[in-house]
Amino acid sequence: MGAANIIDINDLLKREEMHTVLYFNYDNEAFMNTGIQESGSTPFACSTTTGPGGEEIKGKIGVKQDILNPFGFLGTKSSFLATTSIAYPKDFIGKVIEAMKTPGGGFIQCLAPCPRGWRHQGFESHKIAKLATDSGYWPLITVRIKDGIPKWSYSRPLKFKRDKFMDFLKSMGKYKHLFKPKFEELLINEVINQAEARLVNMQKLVDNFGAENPMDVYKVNLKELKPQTHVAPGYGLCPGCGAGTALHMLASGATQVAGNNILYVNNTCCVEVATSKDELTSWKVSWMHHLFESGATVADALATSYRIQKYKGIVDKVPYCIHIAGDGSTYDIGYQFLKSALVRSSSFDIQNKYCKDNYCE
Ligand SMILES: Cc1ncc(C[n+]2csc(CCOP(=O)(O)OP(=O)(O)O)c2C)c(N)n1
Ligand SMILES: [Mg+2]
Repeated sequence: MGAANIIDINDLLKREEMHTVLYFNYDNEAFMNTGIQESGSTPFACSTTTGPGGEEIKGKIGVKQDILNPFGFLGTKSSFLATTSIAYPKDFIGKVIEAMKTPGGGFIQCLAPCPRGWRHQGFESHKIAKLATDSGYWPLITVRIKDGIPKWSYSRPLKFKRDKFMDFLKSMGKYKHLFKPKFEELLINEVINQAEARLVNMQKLVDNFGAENPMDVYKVNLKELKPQTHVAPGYGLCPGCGAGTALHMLASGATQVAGNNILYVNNTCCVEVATSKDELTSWKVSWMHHLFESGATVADALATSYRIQKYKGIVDKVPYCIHIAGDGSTYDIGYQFLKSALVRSSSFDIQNKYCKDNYCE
């Protein structure tokens, strides 16, 4: 392994490039705002209200899907894909900035502990998020696609730590049925095997499609960052909600890049519901709610329409655009919208230039 790839955010901020849309998924591993129903992101044996852990059923029958890594092979031209953690803010904010300064579409996923749905205390969210990454359950991965070639890298070692993973499982009520009334050895082994297999696959992706220096370190001085100006502190998310912390880190990275020249599009989810209660809004910048499934298409369409308006001289500048969605509308109902929007955002820049150069002048 070579030296780490040190990425200074001040260098990123000097870049001329601009993304088309950053699609952001906070993954709390279930449909939370509608009552903790299972999603494609819910892990094996995890208890939800549609697959409760008890005597008869032992939680979800099925796997936690991986969508980020397959996005690396969609055939897009240029984009930035990454996982983040609320326990690693410099990495999180650095990735948001890099995504917004990479031409094409970006896709960032953050694991978002949910005290209500995962059944832990609000003050434990940070500790649980850290255990998730340090155990190898939620690795911090980056895929940079340039000229159609994806390169994998990581920002924490890709090592599965069984003891930490057991602590992670035991820290949440959603796995309690695996330990009480009896120790479900077979099921626990299967949970471990699935988590470890996901990590081994990521290591293989790094081995086969890795960057020259596949270890990324973002140089970020948190004290030098401008305070985020996008979301007001008042909103209805639960105390200790991981999505709330993720939202602030996302807005913090976005403020450095865009100031207030930004618009957010939100699918229906906890963040959307909790920041737009009754006629009150927590948003201090342009924000639009669209349906549970189709926000990604709307975000892409808005970004495209601003580019056309700029080209026609109707507006002076194109706003940065961020789409926010939960796991339900990322893995399940909104998947085809997101996938298609990401492909368009990550390829059409090149095609639009081709059309402009050949047909418009
Ligand atoms: C077509 C459609 N089906 C179902 C719903 C109801 N609904 C709204 S949000 C949601 C679940 C959202 O889950 P997720 O995306 O994971 O966000 P979270 O609530 O966990 O933040 C559902 C089922 C809807 N609004 N539209
Ligand atoms: Mg969810």
